[in-house]
Amino acid sequence: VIQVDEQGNNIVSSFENVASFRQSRHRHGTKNSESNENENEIQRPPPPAHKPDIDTGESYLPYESEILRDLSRQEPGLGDNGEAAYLVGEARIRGEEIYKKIALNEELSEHLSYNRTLADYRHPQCLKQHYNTGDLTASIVIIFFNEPYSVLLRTVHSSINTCNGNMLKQIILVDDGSTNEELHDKLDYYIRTRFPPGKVIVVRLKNRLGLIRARLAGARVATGDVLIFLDAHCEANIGWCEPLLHRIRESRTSVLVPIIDVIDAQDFKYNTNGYKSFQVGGFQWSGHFDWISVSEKERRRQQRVCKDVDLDICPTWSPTMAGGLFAIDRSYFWEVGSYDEQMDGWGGENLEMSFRIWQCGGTIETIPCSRVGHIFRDFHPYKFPNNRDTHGINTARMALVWMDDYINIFFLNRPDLKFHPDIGDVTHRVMLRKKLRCKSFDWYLENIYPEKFVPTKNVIAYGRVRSLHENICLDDLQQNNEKPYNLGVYSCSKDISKTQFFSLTKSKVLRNELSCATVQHSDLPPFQIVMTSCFENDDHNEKWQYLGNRLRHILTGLCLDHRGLHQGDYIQVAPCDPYSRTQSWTIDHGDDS
Ligand code: LR7
Ligand code: MN
Repeated sequence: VIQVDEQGNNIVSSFENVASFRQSRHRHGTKNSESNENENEIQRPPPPAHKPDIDTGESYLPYESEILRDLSRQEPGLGDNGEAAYLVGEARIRGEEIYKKIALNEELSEHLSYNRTLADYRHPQCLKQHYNTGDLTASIVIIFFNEPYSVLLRTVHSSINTCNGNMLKQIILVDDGSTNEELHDKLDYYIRTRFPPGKVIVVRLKNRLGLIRARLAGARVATGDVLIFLDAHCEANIGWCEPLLHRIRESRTSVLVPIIDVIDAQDFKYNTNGYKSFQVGGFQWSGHFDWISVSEKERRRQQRVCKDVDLDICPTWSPTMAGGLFAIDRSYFWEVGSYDEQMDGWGGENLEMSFRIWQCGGTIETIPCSRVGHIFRDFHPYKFPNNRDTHGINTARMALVWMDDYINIFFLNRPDLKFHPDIGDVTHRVMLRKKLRCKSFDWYLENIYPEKFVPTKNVIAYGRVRSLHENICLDDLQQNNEKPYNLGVYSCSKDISKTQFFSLTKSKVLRNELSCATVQHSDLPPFQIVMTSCFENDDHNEKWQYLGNRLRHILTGLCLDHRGLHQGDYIQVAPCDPYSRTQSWTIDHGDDS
């Protein structure tokens, strides 16, 4: 099946296969041995809370019977308490098949109740808090593009089950042009018959506009005081709403993130790291989000401001956010520039919003008493519009508006984006920044993320570390996210790029963005170079001297040497030899700070 987007280009959704797979399964009514399809054992769903207002026999009956059938396949108690669940026999095989296609075990999801329970993973102190949310209400906005129907419904049910009372004004589902049939009339019918009128609203976009514009469409129709955004594959945990509304009532410009727990895409186990430890958001200079630990500086700030509550549950400043799950005062959302509407597809909007919030006077905080599970998938089950790197393009737009001169570091990591024709014009966002009188990126780094390493600051040299005589450069061999790892060599890239970007700091540390070069010494050289967490090594293992083109490791007195190595090999240190051609190195740029 081919779908045409707003520019008239064809997009073939990988989900089409899934849709037809599912439909044929339903049409042919394949019996499976695990679910109780015996008439007598069909578990009847509770009667609809509200009778459908229009039940023209034509659309009513087929959907009603399909929904009853769906409910009859759910196994009561399965996956309760957020425990892992398993299928057997043919269902297990179907689960594995669908998992390969969409990185999520949709078959298993269909066997789990929409209302399965989760254990209460909150810090015990949370239960003692008295939250004052006044009469604040929330609108939950859930956007989806071809998400599995049962997973989406579980997101809706779990939100309603846990965000109770008058607090939850409405749930707004935004369909970003899904082609999966089940998400159309059947979903509408389910909502009409299973939820009180007006509680769950569906907004349908004619074409796929991308998640940024889908969120905007949802926010436009929302009427609650607070907007809470969720991905379409979440399960909210007990009591997650109160602490969010309470904090926004206290501080209108605080943008809040729950602790995001990991729901396993294969067995639906709800995983937590225990209630004490959680991470906050950081970023990499390539424009990617990453998770970082809470800094010492932030711990000290919390000690100053959180006198009345246990520090473990104190709102925790976060330099960035992941982007999918957050709460924000609705009027503040619009005041502070909502989103960059020209961002297409997926990606980049989270760092854009993060930098904007901080630079323009707000805060981003993790609220430890609020926990929501999210299904993390190994790959995207959908293609990006026009097969473009929308994450890269959107991130470049962000960088042009918010990063000032630091954009150079971004482009050093992403030379591919420097002259990308699709980045477009950002004038209106620059005007927004002026209008809001936002602070500089320099201010942001210094005050909000001082522990972030800036590869061009306080350095003796930075760039590619190149052999003086051969086309060989130090290279992380794409192991950057693993730690520790062996440093390698590769033929030099045309420009500086992420894997060949190193700095030699004024404190004599040879490093890249995330780790520092140390020598793993044992009996006899040559020894290999291991990239490890910085400043955790005693005895100066991280220190290097750069003299007369030689990179000499101070602790061992050995020199960086690529003798006999080919691209892809691990680099070594060997006894220094002033005549060696394989020990001569040059680094692209000298000090420019
Ligand atoms: O074209 C699209 N239209 C959509 O409506 C593409 C996606 N979507 C929907 C999709 O159905 C889903 O509900 O948008 C939502 C997010 O897409 P995912 O779940 O494929 O994204 P993700 O969880 O891999 O990515 C994270 O980063 C994104 C950057 O654009 C978004 O901000 C996601 O919301 C965000 N998810 C989270 O922050 C959850 C925590 C994960 C982490 C880290
Ligand atoms: Mn997601």
